Amino acid sequence: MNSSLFTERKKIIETQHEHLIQQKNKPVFQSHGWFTRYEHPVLTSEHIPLTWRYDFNPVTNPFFMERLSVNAAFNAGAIFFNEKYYLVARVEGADRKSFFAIAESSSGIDNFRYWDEPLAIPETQTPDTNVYDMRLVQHEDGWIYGLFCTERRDPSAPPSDQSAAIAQCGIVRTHDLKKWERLPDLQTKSPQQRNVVLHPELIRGKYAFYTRPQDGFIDAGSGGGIGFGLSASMEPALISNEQIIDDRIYHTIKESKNGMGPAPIKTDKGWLQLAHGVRNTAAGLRYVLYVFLTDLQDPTKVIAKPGGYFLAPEGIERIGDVSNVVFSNGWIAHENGDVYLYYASSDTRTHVATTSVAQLLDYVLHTPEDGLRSAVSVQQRMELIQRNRTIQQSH
Ligand code: M1P
Repeated sequence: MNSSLFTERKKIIETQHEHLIQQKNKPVFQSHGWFTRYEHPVLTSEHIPLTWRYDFNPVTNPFFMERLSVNAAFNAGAIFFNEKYYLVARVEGADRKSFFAIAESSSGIDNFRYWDEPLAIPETQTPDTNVYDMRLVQHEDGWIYGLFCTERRDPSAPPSDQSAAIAQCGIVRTHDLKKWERLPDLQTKSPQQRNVVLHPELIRGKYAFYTRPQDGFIDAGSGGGIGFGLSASMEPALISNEQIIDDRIYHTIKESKNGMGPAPIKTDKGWLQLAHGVRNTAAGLRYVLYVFLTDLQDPTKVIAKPGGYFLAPEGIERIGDVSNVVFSNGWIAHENGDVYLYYASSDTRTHVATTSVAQLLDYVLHTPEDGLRSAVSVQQRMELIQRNRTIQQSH
């Protein structure tokens, strides 16, 4: 046994790990003024506790090697609970299987530390092959719900096709983030469901869901768009009618597909909604985030929809397992209006951006809609230039 190698490597790795977790995050100025980015990601595969990855026994692991590697930590649900920030991350092992793990922080922008163990959520009668992208919502019924994607191999696919999958919405609930109860999966008429989000309040006495019906696992087919449906109960949750409230549109940031992000933020002007839009390019799919506003009484009614993206991948964010992707399924709004937006880049790591309800409302209410034609885009810019000319001449 090479005990010095074991000891030496263990010491270096433990020191680096603790340094990473204690690292302070610094804001990065953004000229657009919509939000502030931060220097470092808040969660990466390197933040995962060492005891989840290494065998600490020098007899069985003389080289202090990793035994169970982690590939990525991304697409985290978020909640502020008992004065702390909690992220439920999608942790993906080197074996491609994702699972959920809670990391907590007092600041929300740095020092996220995972709990001692990942979440072991119960399975249903039909075991999930893969689970990911949990949306946490503190519902008015008193439960904290976690809606996530459960993926299983398509049973009708021939043996030659080992990638055909069926995605549906799994549901868990908790009161304390520790004990999780699994409910039956959401039932809808769509062959595929991903990005399902529970609205925090009952609508006409029913549970309200944002959905994303699709024909295929990757392609929207004749489906797509962000849908909305009601269910009388959560046990089981059953939606018989889905209406599309935010469609995909030709030559926009959401022409290929889109999907709701986290549960909306309630404001006096309406529900602030964060979603991702996807378009196809020669370099593959490009995912960006966009924001819109829906009516307070009727969240199916879109009342403001800025054109273009709110947050697109930049710099290192553009590179990863699935490059050119930003994705968000977690944000936290404080009573004082501060908003912490957690987003993942390129299916690899998780970042935070800070903003406020006032900034988000200013953005949604004053950014022109997509005019859908180049000529309209020019006209919008001309109007802005003209208004600025008038202002500059009057000073
Ligand atoms: O790879 C990018 C994203 O792809 C899926 O999102 P959507 O269903 O909108 O295409 C999800 O698998 C998501 O986890 C992933 O980040």
